[in-house]
Amino acid sequence: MIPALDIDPFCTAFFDDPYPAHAAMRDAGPVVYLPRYDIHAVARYDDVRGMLMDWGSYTSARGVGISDFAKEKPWRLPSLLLEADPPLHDRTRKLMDKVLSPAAMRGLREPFTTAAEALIEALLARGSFDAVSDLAEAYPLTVFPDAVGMPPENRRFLLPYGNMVFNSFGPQNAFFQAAVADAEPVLAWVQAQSRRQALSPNGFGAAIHAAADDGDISTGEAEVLVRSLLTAGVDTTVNGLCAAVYCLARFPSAFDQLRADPSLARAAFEEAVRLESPVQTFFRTATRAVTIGEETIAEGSKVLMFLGAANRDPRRWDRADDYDITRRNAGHVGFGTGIHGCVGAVLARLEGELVLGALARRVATIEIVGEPQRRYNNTLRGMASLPVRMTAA
Ligand code: OVM
Repeated sequence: MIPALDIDPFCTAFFDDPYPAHAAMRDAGPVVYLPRYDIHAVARYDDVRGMLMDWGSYTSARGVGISDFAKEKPWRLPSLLLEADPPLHDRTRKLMDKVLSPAAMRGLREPFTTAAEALIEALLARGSFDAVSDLAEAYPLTVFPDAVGMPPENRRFLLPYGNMVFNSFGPQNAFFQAAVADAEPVLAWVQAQSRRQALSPNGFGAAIHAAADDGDISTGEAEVLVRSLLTAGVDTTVNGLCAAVYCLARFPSAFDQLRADPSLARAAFEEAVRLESPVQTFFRTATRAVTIGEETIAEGSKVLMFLGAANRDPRRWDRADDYDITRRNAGHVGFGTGIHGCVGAVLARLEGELVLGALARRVATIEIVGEPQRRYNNTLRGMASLPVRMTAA
């Protein structure tokens, strides 16, 4: 018998404090059933990781949200990366790996460093500010669209678009409805930004379109791949940076460690991604009857993978709920793993390293000075507001 649990992972109470429900799911067994949505779920590290690795048994092509593309028409053209299986996925992924290569990242290090240092300097001058809008949103909203090669107008549209897409992986609840309420202009804008003529000749966007010239992909496919960048490149890093500031503010001894050794910046960001898991969940769909532990789920079952619960599973992590910037956190699934493991992780880690490096060198203290406000989203864990005060080193 698969244990059935009365848990709603898409409601305010859950988002406010998901951890008791995570523990209940992990403790109930390798796989659980959530009757409220008629879905299965995995929350233990080993089972989440196993599912991420087994793309043959657990397809992404039927959608990585609660909706089964085999039964319901997708609300937007499916992503050629996220919502695709091999062989299509491997063709597009290879292209994106090339566009987001280590060499490309090296070219961004200098401008991204300058931007990070200027931002932290300006925030220190203000003293008190909102770590969400003024830091976690401000940084990616500058450096990322620059790197893609987008024009300066309307870049803030990237935030409601991400909010929309990440909500759409959950049920059509109030969070989803609110996110899509004024979708039309945002959708039209994103579509327009994906076209070759909208993109400067030396960014990631142009690099994707250049691959179309080589005949690897069609122009239409290139536009959908640019759309993937615009979808997944901002909200994710916003919530990652927000998580890092939130951790450093709540664990002052960790911040002291970082200040003493700024070369820990990359590790400190990684640990924040493990602990807060900005992307909390994704679904897969079983391609056949599959056995998890002793239990079998039917073909066509939607299974929700709790990345955030796996990243705090005490079966895998010592002091799982501690923010420890020197722990060996390789193997966390905050960026997923396997063939769908985050293609932009190199960019996220660069942004995280540079912002945290600037904090380490220039800031003495980070203090939370107002009530943090959570931002509710069916997939993302993050905040709407985090009032902080920083003092200079
Ligand atoms: C995409 C896409 C959208 C949302 C998330 C994501 C975390 C990818 O359109 O490819 O990865």
